[in-house]
Amino acid sequence: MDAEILEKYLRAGKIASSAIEYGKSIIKVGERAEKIADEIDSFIISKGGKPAFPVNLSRNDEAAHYSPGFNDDRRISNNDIIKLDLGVHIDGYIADTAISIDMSGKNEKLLNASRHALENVARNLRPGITLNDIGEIIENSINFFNYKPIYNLTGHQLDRYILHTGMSFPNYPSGEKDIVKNGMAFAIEPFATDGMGLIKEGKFGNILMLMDEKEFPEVYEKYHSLPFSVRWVYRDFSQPEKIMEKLMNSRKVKKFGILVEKKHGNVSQHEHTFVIFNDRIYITTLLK
Ligand SMILES: [Co+2]
Repeated sequence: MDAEILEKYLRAGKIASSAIEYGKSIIKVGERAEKIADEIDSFIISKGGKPAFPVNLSRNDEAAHYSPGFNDDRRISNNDIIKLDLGVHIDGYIADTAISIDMSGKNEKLLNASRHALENVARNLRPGITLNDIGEIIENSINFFNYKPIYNLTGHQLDRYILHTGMSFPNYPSGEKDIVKNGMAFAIEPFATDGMGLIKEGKFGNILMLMDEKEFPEVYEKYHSLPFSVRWVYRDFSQPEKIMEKLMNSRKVKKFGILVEKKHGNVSQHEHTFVIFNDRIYITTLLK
């Protein structure tokens, strides 16, 4: 990594964290999820970034991977715990960040669990810390509030145009001795739940990803190897139905299912992107 790349990571992070603030201001009871997602996309583009993946607005027992589809009738309800998880890239360099929003005001403790876990990692992170120790901080922080982390969801290393690569960062002490070091960019995302601490993959959440750039060159040109939204296909192509049908029928296209807590417990999530450069830790998505 060089200073120019760091600068792109930082710019992406700044846009992503202001997009979170913007998202918080427009997520209201009764509002259509699709409209919120479209407005967040427009906000990101107006600031000079590109969405790195479709805005996730997963609710309650959905931990991740629900993004509104095209003509989606889902609305925000007064019992929702919304996980606003979004990504921005500059020239392929990604910022990935998430917060939880409690529409009822009754779930503050659950939200505090994932928030404190992330803050405790940020406070203790240094080059050389092991994945095991990061996971231990996360699990302990969440257990303190009498909740469980989600054991089969992890943070992830980032690379240019690649959202999940290299090391995975478990939300519990896994025994892994791998360490974080200079030149790495990664997202840490603690999830807390009052369920059993496991997710399973449910129905399609309107997020797709090309596994082979050669099969859909015109789609690859727009979204590269990053996840993309059904909404974007409708916005970006003149015959979206045709392309959607081909994408949905292709074995070389990944169709992400909504990740639902196995016992339908409520789930909260907080996430930041970290970059280590010249022994310094940058939390790119932390607004200062
Ligand atoms: Co992430």
